[in-house]
Amino acid sequence: MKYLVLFGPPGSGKGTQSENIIKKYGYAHISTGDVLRAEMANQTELGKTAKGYIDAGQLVPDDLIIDMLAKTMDGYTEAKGIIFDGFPRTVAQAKALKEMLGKRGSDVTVMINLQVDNDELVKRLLERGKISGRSDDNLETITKRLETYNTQTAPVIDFYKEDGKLENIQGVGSIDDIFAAISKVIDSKA
Ligand code: B4P
Repeated sequence: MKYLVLFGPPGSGKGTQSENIIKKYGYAHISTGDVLRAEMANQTELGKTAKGYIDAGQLVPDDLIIDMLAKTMDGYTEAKGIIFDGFPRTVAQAKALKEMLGKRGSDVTVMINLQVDNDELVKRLLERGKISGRSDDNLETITKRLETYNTQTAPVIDFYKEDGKLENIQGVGSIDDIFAAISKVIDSKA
């Protein structure tokens, strides 16, 4: 089974490109952001806790996320591949994922890092905010999310670089062109 980490700052197109990968490769998809939004909509204990962090532009604590991910992953034993979208977001999460996959006798196949500059990210997220109804797509929270990314999430890139799994992809341009570059990387790992 292939394990693909789709990585990048908020608004870099992880969710957008995940849809393309699912369509072409039939991989299963785990988006921690989507799982958290479902928990919030259902007003579960996890959802209520997560909402405070998400609306403040902060990360939900590692232990909650790792537990949530492990439970979600248990449901995917038959898939051809799994896309991790928005996970890991800290080095602790990256280490936990390595351990979880190690127990399956496996490892991350590749980490695709979508590179997009700050101005473009803000522009996209403000645009998405007009229709998404997401409580974190406003300028104040977007600014905090980008700070959180730079301090807590960007170090994950070095983790995968040292592990020999990093593939950088330019995340600015047409969605189709970016997907073509992603496909090339996935195909090279077949
Ligand atoms: P996420 O749901 O993961 O969302 P995201 O990073 O904001 O967006 P993404 O990169 O998927 O962008 P999209 O494709 O939609 O996280 C939300 C929050 O949940 C986090 O802030 C955090 O608090 C919490 N959380 C989630 N996972 C966590 C974890 N592991 N640990 C702790 N906390 C966690 O693209 C954005 C917009 O750009 C879209 O409108 C799209 O149409 C547009 N776009 C995409 N590609 C484009 C292109 N090439 N050109 C122009 N526009 C493009």
